Amino acid sequence: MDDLRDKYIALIADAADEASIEDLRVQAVGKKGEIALKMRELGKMTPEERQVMGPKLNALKDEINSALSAKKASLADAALEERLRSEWLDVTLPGRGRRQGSIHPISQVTEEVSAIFADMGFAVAEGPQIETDWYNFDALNIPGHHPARAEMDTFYTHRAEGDNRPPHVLRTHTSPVQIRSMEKIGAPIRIICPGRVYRADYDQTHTPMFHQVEGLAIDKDISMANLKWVLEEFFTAFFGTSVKTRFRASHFPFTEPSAEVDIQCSWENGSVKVGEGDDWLEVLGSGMVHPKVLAAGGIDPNEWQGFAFGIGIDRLAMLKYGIPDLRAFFDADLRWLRHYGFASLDQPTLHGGLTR
Ligand code: 2U9
Repeated sequence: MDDLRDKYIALIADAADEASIEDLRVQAVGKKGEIALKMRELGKMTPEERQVMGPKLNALKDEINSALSAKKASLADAALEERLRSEWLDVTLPGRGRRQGSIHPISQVTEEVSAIFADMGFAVAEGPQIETDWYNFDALNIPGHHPARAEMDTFYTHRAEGDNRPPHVLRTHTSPVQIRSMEKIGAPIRIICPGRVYRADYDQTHTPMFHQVEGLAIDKDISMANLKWVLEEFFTAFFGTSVKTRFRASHFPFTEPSAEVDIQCSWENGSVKVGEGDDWLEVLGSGMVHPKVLAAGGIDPNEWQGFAFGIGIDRLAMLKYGIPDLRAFFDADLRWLRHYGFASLDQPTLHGGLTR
């Protein structure tokens, strides 16, 4: 019995894993194990011998069982220790940064422009990008034969063979939104209409899709003086510095009188600085809404009058953020977007500031 005990205690001590422990358990204390065989021999003994050997065998069985359990527990502890060592994680390491999208400069500038005009009581109006030729041209006093139609390099949609209705167009300006708003809201009205517009033109300063914001203010006694104040107020807020404007007489079919508006600027090593110096930069067109256009929008020109203006958003963005090439705006180049894009939480507000 002592040999048996020593043998199993030594084997258990040397066992390397749980499978070996199980093998040893079967060999030693299993139903057909060595101790069970010894138990069977008890039958052949005298009652006196059995009284001595029975408890001894039971004690040996208990001892081996506890040695097996203890070894099993210590192997499990060792395995856990090994896992803790190999799966160790330094939770104090800095996190890996995730790439975030950015706000396109056009979206940023559109938000900035909207915030400034909202502060002056202008609502934002939107409308369809595919327009009828009436909303895009006729309602704006540009009849079929008018040279402005040809000048606008319009994209026309396709009509089926034999369908002689005038084709729809991709709007060449956001002016149709103002006509729709005049029909819907009537006078008085004060709105801006930012959005995409389309003209078949492509070179360094033109893309076939670009962005405009047009403004419209109609009331009983609105004049060019109000227009000048609103525009100077706008440019001063937008560029964050006092900006003077210069009005030059011009001609547009939808306004009478009409003016092209320049803003004060200076040139330094080929780059432009807005709001100082005595050079001028042309940035927008404007005027008093033509009576025929008021009438087309369902507003009585004998009772109401107002101003309108149109600005290119893309050019505003280039000027404010020093972006040199217009075409890169729409290339979807991630490196360009990361460089010129804005953080999503960097929302422009008049109180929080309109610049980075
Ligand atoms: C209505 C009546 C009048 C909007 C106007 C301009 C002059 C103008 C250009 C500026 C740069 C287009 O993006 S650009 O190329 N726009 O010169 N736009 S007056 O006049 C309107 C609009 C709507 C009902």
